[in-house]
Amino acid sequence: MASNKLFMLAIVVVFLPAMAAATEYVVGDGSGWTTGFDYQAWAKDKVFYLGDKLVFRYPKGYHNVFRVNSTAFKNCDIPSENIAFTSGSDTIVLKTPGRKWYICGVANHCSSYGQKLAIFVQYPNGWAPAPAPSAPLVPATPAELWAPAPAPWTPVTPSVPATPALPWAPAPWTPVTPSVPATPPEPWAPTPATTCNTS
Ligand SMILES: [Cu+2]
Repeated sequence: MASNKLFMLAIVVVFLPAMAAATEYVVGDGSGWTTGFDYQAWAKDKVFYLGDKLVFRYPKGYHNVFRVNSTAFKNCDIPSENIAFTSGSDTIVLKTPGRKWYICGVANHCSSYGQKLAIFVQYPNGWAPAPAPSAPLVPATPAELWAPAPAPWTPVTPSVPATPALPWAPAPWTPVTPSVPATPPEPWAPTPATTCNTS
């Protein structure tokens, strides 16, 4: 029963960030989408995830919203009017990761009054660990390759306990090989790992 609870807790912990990530941001908060507002400062301390929403609020007809590329954002190039959001409460769902740019296309609101917003959309926390498990698997392979190496030494060392000629050789090796087979691969692990990466 306890393990079931732990399992459920693990599921919640893993998926909660992804679910909680669906945040709705009113651009400019109480100021809304307007002229003379520093939208870069507004966005600076926020982290936008896939599935989040941007809501542009403004008096209908006074402003609009264009999704543009970086060049149009920089130069305040206004695209053709028919692709503008004009409802006065425009919700844009962030469906793709990466950098996104939005500008107002009314008069010179973008060029003269800074009515422009650039954000970066990233994957939710819950999705990030996906590529991680592949990394620990790589060092495991060289350890396996090195495991057979100490094996041939084990029968040799106990068979020659009476040999005083090599007191230094068997003494350290006999206890090391059977009891701690994982120890020798560790210092060697980085070497095969780098060769794997380069190849
Ligand atoms: Cu405007």
